[in-house]
Amino acid sequence: MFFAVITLFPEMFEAITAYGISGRAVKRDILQFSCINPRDFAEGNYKRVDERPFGGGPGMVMMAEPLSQAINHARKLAMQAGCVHVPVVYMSPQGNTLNESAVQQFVEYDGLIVLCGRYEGVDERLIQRYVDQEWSIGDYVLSGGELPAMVLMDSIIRKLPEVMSDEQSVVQDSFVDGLLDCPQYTRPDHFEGLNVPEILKSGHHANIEKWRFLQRYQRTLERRPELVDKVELTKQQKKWLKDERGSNNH
Ligand code: 4GX
Repeated sequence: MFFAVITLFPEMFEAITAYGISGRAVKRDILQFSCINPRDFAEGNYKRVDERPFGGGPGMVMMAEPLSQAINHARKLAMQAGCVHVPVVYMSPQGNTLNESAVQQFVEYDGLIVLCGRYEGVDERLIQRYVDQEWSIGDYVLSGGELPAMVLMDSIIRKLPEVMSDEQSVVQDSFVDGLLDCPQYTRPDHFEGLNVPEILKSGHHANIEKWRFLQRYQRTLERRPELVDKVELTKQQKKWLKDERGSNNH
């Protein structure tokens, strides 16, 4: 997968290139990652990338010209890497809100060019001409698009088949089948007066699987009831629920 990020703060991206699962994906060359600084394409002694907004008002707007050159450079890099389907994505609160199914769609591309805005955003004409998709990570305002870009990329990277094996989860993640996760426990058996549920120590795998499903279902009902309406349960899961309802009525 190819990622190019257009940002005034390339150092911030060490947070994903140097650490954890995403860091390993970069080191193992599963991920070809580059940052492109629009300042390198700015003109004049001052290398300006922002200007005051037409019409007045507070703050500054990112200029179209250095950004268009940075995006064209990113496209050239993508071509050289043999990547064809590489949409330009702009992170902003005006975009559609990211969710698991959107992330799954991104995994299918050859790569992404992610544009990170600062200040009051970027010149609208740049968006009209260069941006294919606009995405938000949620209804709150940050001071730039860098953290949203990293959120987007991290959510994609951990889904790449070469990055995580099935045993390392993903297939059993929250949301993948529409339910939240079940509670997890590890050693020791006792912690501040709380015990590990006996069933998890029983070694009875079928019972454990049933218990975990019922926990996930119950939690989702309590915490995110709107998600439950959308899940498609398997035959086995429906039977487990029926058994459970039956035993609760006695
Ligand atoms: N999900 N930000 C973009 C610059 C900006 C300002 C105004 C357009 C209009 C965000 C989010 C987010 C902060 C990124 C403002 N762009 N991005 N930036 N929430 O808050 O994606």
